[in-house]
Amino acid sequence: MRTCSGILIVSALAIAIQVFVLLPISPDLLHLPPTSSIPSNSKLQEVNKLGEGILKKPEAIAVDEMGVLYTATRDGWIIRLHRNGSWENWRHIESDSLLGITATTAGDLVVCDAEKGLLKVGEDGVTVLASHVNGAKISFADDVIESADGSLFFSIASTKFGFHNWHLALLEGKSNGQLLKYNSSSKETSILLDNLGFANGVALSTDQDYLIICETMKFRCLKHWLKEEKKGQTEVFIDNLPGGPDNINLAPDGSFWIAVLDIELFPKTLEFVHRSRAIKHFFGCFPKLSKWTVGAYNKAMVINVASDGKIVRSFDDPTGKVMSFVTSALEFENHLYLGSLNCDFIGKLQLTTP
Ligand SMILES: [Ca+2]
Repeated sequence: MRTCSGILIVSALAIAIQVFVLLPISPDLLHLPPTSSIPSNSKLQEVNKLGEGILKKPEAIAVDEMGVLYTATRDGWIIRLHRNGSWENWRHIESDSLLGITATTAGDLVVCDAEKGLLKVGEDGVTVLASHVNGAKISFADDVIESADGSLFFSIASTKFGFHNWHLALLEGKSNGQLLKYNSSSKETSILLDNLGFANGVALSTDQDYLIICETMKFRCLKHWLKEEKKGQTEVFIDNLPGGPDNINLAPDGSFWIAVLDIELFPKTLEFVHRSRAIKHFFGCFPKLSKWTVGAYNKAMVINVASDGKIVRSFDDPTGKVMSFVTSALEFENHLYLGSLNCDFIGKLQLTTP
């Protein structure tokens, strides 16, 4: 009997130490922004599947000036789709954390590696452009865009957690994301914005007078001015989104396509998680459980937002029947190309006039 009691006490102590001492998160109670809801239309269930089976969770998509489509997959491949419909395993990087990509005017591809930083990938191989900022190692680079002068603007989702623990960053609820700028002339990297709520997609406006940066955890996107009298100022572009914004891409008409994640840790049924530090501690101890509660694995949504911040249209897959966890939407030649962290293909959807 004494032995049993001893085992129970030791077990309870071990659990308590695990939950309250060793846990890597220091949770804040998160006051969730009110969300908007958009009627479902199931349009994302109509996509054609491109590269099915050869594309392992392609998070982001880019198209170069020749119309060649690129994506980066979980097995470290930069894979491209040529105009003639053939796929090519173009470059390989030892990484399972390749996220945002952009094609540069010089003909290279710039890739966010959530482990190594910002990489340039070209015909002559792979170069690390930025691995540190202000002496600190860059981790969890998420998305990138190039401006006309060759500068690269890129986001850091979290300065504390890496890609494989992204759900812990959301669970902790602290805003420690950043917007960085890589100056291609000086080859220096600087911090433009700090304390962002899981900084994610970045996109430039048509005239490049401002950029939009998505804050997944705050269900909003910010507009950061780059030119003229408002240069350096930041304001809200759109808020109260129906979920957490992931990647964003400029559309040919000057509007933006934004992938929106349903982060079930936040809304409705599991909102109580964010109201209790003890429950956050509990969930944080069981990463798989935390991941299981994220609704993005069971549905998908993208929205088209005009340059004035108004939602023009949206497409979704409310049950994840065809696509789930859609992380990016890129418009090219009247089609939408959709990347995902839960699919093994790129979705292609024909667009009609809204
Ligand atoms: Ca992203």
